[in-house]
Amino acid sequence: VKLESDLRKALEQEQFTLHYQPQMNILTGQLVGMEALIRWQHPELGTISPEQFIPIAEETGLIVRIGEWVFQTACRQAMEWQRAGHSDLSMAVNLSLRQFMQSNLVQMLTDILQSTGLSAKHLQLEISESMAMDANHTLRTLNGIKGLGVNVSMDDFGTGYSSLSYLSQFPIDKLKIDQSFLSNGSPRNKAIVKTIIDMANNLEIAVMAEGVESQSHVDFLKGLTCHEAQGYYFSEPLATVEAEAFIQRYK
Ligand code: G
Ligand code: G
Ligand code: MN
Ligand code: NA
Repeated sequence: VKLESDLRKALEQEQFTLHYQPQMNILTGQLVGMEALIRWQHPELGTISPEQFIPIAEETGLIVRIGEWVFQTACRQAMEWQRAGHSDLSMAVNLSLRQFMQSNLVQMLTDILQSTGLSAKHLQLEISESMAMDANHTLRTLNGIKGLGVNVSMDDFGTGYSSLSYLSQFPIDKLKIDQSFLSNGSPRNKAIVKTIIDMANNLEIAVMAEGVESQSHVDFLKGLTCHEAQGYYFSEPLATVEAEAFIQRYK
């Protein structure tokens, strides 16, 4: 109950920040985007992980306003970085189930793209497989999002229960291979990574490996013609100032 009431005040008291994790094209060595990841700086408890407070925000409905703040902040930041010279940088934003079910999601995205000036093609929405329980709603919402020109990535791919039927039914632009497949690099997991990359290539959709932590991960992925990767090997999620320094190096 304490966390819940604190969470209610967190927005107005400006206790949230976004961290940004670089997303790389490993074939060209270029920085292609940033994933926005929310952090809560609690006045007494210190930094609280989104794994702890996003579920509370979901249950209480606070996620709607928090999510709006995340979109607004991330899109404004992407636009600033583009103006500062990284003209093709994209921004990835995570979407939770309740946000995805919001009837005014497409309107909210429209307004934020308009007010920040970010072009829709530079926004990536990360959704997870658990979101498509209602196939009709999912299809309508995804078509609305795609209609704006915004891209949709499937996050944590391979860990849900309905991966392939999703790909068959929904307009997905990119698969993000869940980090567990690289972090436990057993022969079987390596075969799974290869299979997902082949499948994405066959479907002509993009693919990004998550949880890339070593040069050997990078070499393995290059050998499979996986273009994009994200993980501690390149950078952990960075506060704005550090993210800016990272961008300077890759401009
Ligand atoms: O960065 P970190 O490992 O702490 O993220 C933990 C989890 O929180 C991840 O699953 C990530 O997708 C989720 N998350 C981070 N930021 C946001 C956000 O702004 N909105 C939503 N819905 N989830 C987020
Ligand atoms: O669910 P999602 O993929 O949005 O969550 C991203 C989470 O993964 C963040 O909490 C981020 O801090 C974490 N993360 C990012 N890169 C790595 C990595 O290379 N290894 C591990 N173990 N976690 C990572
Ligand atoms: Mn994500
Ligand atoms: Na993920």
